[in-house]
Parts: sequence; structure tokens; C-alpha cells
Amino acid sequence: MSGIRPRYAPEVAAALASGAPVVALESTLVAHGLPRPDNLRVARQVEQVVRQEGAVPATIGMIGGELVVGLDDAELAHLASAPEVRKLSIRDLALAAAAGVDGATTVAGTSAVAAAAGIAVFATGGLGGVHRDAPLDESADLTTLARTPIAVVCAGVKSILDIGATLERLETLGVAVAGYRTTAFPGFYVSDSGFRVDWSFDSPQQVARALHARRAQQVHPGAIVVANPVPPEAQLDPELHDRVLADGLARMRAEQVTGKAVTPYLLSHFHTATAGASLEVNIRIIVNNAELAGRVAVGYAAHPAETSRTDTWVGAG
Ligand code: PSU
Ligand code: MN
Repeated sequence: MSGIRPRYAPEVAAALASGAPVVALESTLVAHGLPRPDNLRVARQVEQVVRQEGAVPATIGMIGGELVVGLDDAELAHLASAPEVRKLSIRDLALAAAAGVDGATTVAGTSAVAAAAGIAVFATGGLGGVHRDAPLDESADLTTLARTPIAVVCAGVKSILDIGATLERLETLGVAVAGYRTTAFPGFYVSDSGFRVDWSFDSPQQVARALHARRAQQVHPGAIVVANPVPPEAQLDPELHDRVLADGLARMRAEQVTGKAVTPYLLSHFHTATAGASLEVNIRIIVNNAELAGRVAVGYAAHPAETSRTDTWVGAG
């Protein structure tokens, strides 16, 4: 049978062994977040952007029960088009391996696997969080990031969520949050969610310094969220956004969509109801984040920490 242990793409294994920059990428946004066939094109483009910045992309997912760190092009194409691809959060990983299925990893699943592999930087679109009007539906992205040492470059949390409640939970959980060149917390499809954060980064090098400091201090076991807003000229018209979201939430309730189907349902509703405008923004977000993550990974690799590369402390990968 295929391995129980994760399989590494040779290029990713070599980069990790030599301390070269690596950026982890998730597969749920490919399999469940973006419509076909754009999803495969975007997945390839994002890897290309990471390479252009001088880092090695490692898209993470599961093929036939085998966890893969660095999917090859055929595997990426498979997850982008196969009829049955499971959505894998951290708790699903071992069950999915035992079942031998194909699966796409969420922010929670991807960040945990990436950190365990020794990857310091991860790029995605937007984090999961606390859902509106469903207080018990909170993404495992939050609790996972609380104990996963990695930088996550994202456009904040998805605007379909209760952003204020999500920020409060991130605070409680001890997840570090800083804006990239802003203290206005981004709202995924829109540049500014209306909420503020306490910190901002001015440069990729500053993010890299924070990563090194986190490791050297050995105090904070969790993630650093780098909230990178979509430029205002590229955002979704906020009025259109609010209208489409209200309509989507109402339909979702009528159709009784719950659980892990909620996020894909609302994203897909946006893409249809805005005639592709939200898709353009979503793609722009992912590409921007991959670019910044590539720069952070390069900055991080350029200045090896004074401490050992292996955390010996709690929560370490
Ligand atoms: N970013 C995107 N599109 C997505 C996601 C992120 O631009 O589809 C995915 C991530 O994998 C994230 C998931 O972990 O949405 C959240 O799902 P849930 O709310 O069920 O935890
Ligand atoms: Mn959920």
C-alpha cells in the first residue's frame, strides 16, 4: 500500500534539507473553493508565482490515502477535477489515510502538515472562522493555528464570516495577527473589514524577523497571521458584496446547508451571483498572498536563526 507517512516531492525534500525557502499551499481552495476549470489554472499560477520569488512551492493534499507535501502536476490536476475529493481538516487526516481516499487539505489541515514538515510559511486566500448566526460553527482553522508554528499569509478571514467574533477568538486563542502595511484588517473580497489590528508589518523581512523571534523566544506556540489586503482598486464593490452575501445567507438557510458545506456553498454563490467578479478578486488575493509568502520565505531562509532549526518546545512540529 502507499505510505502511511507523508510523501515529499523530491524538490521540496531537497529544499527543506538545505534550508532553502519553501512555501506551503493548500488544496481545499483548489478542490472546493474555486470553480472548475479555473481552479487548476490558478493552482498552477500560484505555484509559478512562488517560484518567481525564488521559493519552492509545496501544495499539500492527499492522494489515495497518502499525504503528499508537494503535489506534482498530475496530482494537482487530479484533485482539481476528480468527482470525489474529501475536504480534510486536521481531524480528518488519519481517517482519510485509513480510508485510502483523495482529499484536499484546508488551512487547518495544511498548516499542521506544513509545520510538521518544517515549512515556515504558508499562503492561502482567507482563513475560516466563526460563522454568522451559527455560534457553534467555528472553523478548526482557528484552534489549529493556536498551536501551529507557521506564518499564514492571507487576506484576513473570509467575509462570509462574523469577522469581529473571529478576531476575538483569534485573540483568546493567542494567534498573532498583523496587517501587511496596514492596521485595517482586510475582509477577504474587500480591502477593509472595518476592524483594526494592533500590529502591522512593513516588509517581508520584518515578517521573517518575527518568525525567527517567535522561534528563538520559545514562548508562543502558535501561528502568525499576515493579513494582506487586496488593493482597493481590485476589491469587490462593497455594496455588491453586502447584497450578495445577504442573499447567499438567506438561500443557505432555506436549503439547510450546514457544516463543512457552508464555506464552499457561499463562495460558489458569490461566484455565480457576481458573474465572476468575486472569482477575479479571489484569484487576485491568492496570487498576491503567494507572492508575499514567497518573499517572506526567501527572507526567512536568508537569515538562519541563531537557535537550532528544531523547536524542542510544546506544539513544535
Ligand atoms: N481561501 C480561499 N478559498 C477557500 C479557502 C480559503 O480563497 O476555499 C478554504 C480554506 O481551506 C479554509 C476553508 O480552511 O476554506 C474554511 O472552511 P471551513 O469554514 O469549513 O473551516
Ligand atoms: Mn464549519
